[in-house]
Amino acid sequence: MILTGNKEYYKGVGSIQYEGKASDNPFAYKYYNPDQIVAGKTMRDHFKFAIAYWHSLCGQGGDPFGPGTQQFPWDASSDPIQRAKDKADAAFELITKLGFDYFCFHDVDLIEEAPTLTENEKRLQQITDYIAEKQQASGVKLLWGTANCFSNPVYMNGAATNPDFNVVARAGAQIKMALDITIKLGGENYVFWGGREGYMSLLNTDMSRELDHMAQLLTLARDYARAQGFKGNFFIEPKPMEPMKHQYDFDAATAIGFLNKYGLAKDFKLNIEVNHATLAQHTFEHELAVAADAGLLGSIDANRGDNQNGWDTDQFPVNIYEVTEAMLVFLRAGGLQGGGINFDAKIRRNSTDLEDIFHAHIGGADVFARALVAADRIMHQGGLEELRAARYASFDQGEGKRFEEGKLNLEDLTKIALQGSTPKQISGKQERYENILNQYI
Ligand code: XUL
Ligand code: CO
Repeated sequence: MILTGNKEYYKGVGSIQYEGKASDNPFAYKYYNPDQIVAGKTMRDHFKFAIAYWHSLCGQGGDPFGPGTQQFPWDASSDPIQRAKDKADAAFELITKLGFDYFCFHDVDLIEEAPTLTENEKRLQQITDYIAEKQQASGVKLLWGTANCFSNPVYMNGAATNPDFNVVARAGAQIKMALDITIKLGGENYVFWGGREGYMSLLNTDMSRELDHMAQLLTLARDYARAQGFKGNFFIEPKPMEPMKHQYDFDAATAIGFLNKYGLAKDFKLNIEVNHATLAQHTFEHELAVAADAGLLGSIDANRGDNQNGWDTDQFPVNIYEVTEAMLVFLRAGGLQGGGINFDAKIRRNSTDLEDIFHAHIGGADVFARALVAADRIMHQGGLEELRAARYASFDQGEGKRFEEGKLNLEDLTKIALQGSTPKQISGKQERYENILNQYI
């Protein structure tokens, strides 16, 4: 069901339906068929696609070299409350026309930040009353909420990791309010992306103390939310840099080490973003695999980087090979723990028609759908899983098995090596694996 407000913003675009790959309709899904069952679940349930409020409803294409190129019609009113309501109308029209079930937001995406925290809390209550009604009417759910503790200049030296306690307290207040509205809107998860949690120079930074403070604030946030009855997951979203030169949640492995060190791994999982993975010199599937192996694969921020550019371009996914590799990890892990696929991506600065945001999401959803089907076939018909398992067969029995079980010591290994013959050369056969992928895409 399409939900529009007093006026329709995306005129000329109707409800986006699955029409199959033979369709030439640019406003139809070619591969994303919400009700199609893959690996025992509908695509809708596998993905839990979400729109990102900040990129799709707020981002107007500004970059360091010039202002935005879009003027959104929902930004026309001079009254911030009315403007926020109009934006919510546009958001719910977009979500329901796409046939998605979820959205994600930062506090400041919903309504312009007021000059004081007290005034801001009032604004947040007002706009979330309005959004709650729209959720009720449409059935659209909140995948996650978060606090933007990085745009306001007060956070220039960090939020939880600021050397000034007064700023840490302010971040605490803002996070409390963001948790309150996330819980109020039935948020299934809550995200921490540490945009300014890191350093520009180690010369003026006590890293160890800052990390302790970050853990302390996360602990307080968890305890507060649990006391309010929040049952969802908390997600850390790793990113190595940008805006800081070095960010503390550098990558999945770093974030997991942090969560374990501070006893947070029971409540916190990871939200893996494609372009953050590539900025850390990893692949998307590497980061997914690290999170999944630790039992902490919570959610995905879907986008892509650019191979020639070393910054966070946040483009919509188009790379079928990259996403198929990711979907193999996704299926092996049994999917995401509590999260979904949030399109944390923006259209290009010179994509200036209102309808362009539909093309972007249609393309993104189709790439994930295609990749999921391919990955499922690779796992069940391609023979890749068997080939991969066979590489480790020497650990399935005999001394290899005893090694895995921790029953051999270093002298035992020496004895086995001295008695046995020289290991045979066994090919890794990477090209054969790559061909399997290509065959099923
Ligand atoms: C920034 C980024 C954020 C988080 C939420 O690179 O990905 O939008 O997803 O704060
Ligand atoms: Co993100």
